[in-house]
Amino acid sequence: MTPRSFAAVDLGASSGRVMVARVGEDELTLREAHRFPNRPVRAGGTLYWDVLGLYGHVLDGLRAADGVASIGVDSWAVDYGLLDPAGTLLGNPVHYRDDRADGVMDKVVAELGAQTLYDVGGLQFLPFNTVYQLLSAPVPEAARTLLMIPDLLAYWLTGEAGAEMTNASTTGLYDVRAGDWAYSLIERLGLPTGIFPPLRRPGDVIGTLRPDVAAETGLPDALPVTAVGSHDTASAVLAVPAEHDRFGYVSCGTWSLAGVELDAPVLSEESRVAGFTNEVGVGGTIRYLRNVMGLWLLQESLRTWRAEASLPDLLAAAADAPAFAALVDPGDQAFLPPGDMPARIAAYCARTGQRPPEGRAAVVRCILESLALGHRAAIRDAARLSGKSVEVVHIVGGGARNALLCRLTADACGLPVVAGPVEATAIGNALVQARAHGSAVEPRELVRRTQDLTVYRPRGDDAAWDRAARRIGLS
Ligand code: ADP
Ligand code: LRH
Repeated sequence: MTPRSFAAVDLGASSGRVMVARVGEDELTLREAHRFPNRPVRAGGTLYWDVLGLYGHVLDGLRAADGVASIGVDSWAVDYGLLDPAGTLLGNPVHYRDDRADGVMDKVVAELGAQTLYDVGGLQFLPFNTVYQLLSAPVPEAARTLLMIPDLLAYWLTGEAGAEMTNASTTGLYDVRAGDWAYSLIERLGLPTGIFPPLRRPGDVIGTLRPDVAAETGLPDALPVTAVGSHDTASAVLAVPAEHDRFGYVSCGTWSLAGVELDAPVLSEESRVAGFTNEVGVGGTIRYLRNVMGLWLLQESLRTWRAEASLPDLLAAAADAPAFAALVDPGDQAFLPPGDMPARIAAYCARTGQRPPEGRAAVVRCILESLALGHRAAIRDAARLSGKSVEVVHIVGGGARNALLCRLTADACGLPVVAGPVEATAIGNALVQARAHGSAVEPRELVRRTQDLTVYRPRGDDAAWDRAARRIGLS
């Protein structure tokens, strides 16, 4: 097959990009058409995504993506917009770190029972899951269609409304066994059943560009927009360059999504209590994983210090800082909202009888060791609860550039870590498009053959890591 190019629109919580991926039998190259920061905006006390600003950047990126055979869109999960009968967006999508749904999850769980909910959606109980956001206030009378963020952008590009299933599976309103919206749960919760649009699979063609979008971007109006694993983590996991199926993964960016890939969900009570999610993957797989707080801890510390530019220096200093001085449980929900992260880390340490880290390097060391322990616990628990054996851990996403975190994760897990690709999400997005448009490439094999990967081997000292894990109550 002659190589072809595909535009992968990938919106992460910290930045967005439009990448042009050239895909051939032995070729996979990426060109960054446009990269832009994703800055949430607080207005009137509510934290929003700047969704029109992001869409404007997507159009800018597409303008620099001429020659592509198709476009695919992915983004973070759980958030949504509501359309009125005319297809107009009702209100600005709210950020999952806003506090509007605080307390809703506990009420729903008290009413319906945790296992009833888990048995349908199979999701880790996170306060911002779509279901709790939707129940935080009455759904506006005028709402006719709920669109998850990537589906909203695809709607603006094509005029076609639908719900791509990997991201639908993050709502808590999707029946992970039936592979459909969980209509009886939706009814029981008193939510309008009619707002959930038809489901799409990765690889389905959504439509072609609206004429005004074609005119604005200079792209042909017959250009297809193709459904991909529109949940960014689904696209990232597809691009894990695994050689065999005995692997664990950490999709590591703002969040660390750490777990294994399965053929079927694990919906046991033990799995629920252990905080595991069963999200739908590309090709009908199950991403059995735990949300670990991820590099958010570091991003938010850098923002507090106004030190974003000094990340490389801080990482170098953290590599020389004393080991296991202070540790936090990276799953602690106190770290979820925006705000002074070093202060919350210090408060956690004080609460747990540890001396708070002194100085920035010590804080960064604390964050990275704690994350490595979070990765270890998630991978080990996922393997134990699913029966899957794990011989290697793949780290993909921006975190693959953090050599110290990769090394600590290898040491903590006692397993080799293969780091890369950094742009796994955009790659997974593009490879679904390539396959939908006639390519026979095997995604993981192509990524393995073409991308730069770094291997970190564990350096022993399992006993020290075991002791460290026990200090924060992790396995
Ligand atoms: P998201 O998709 O959630 O926005 P990314 O996968 O883009 O996240 O990863 C962003 C993270 O990658 C940053 O928070 C940062 O910690 C890490 N990162 C980016 N560049 C570097 C770098 N040069 N060295 C170390 N870490 C990096
Ligand atoms: C990562 C991610 C993750 C979700 C979170 C809200 O970007 O999609 O998989 O849990 O955002």
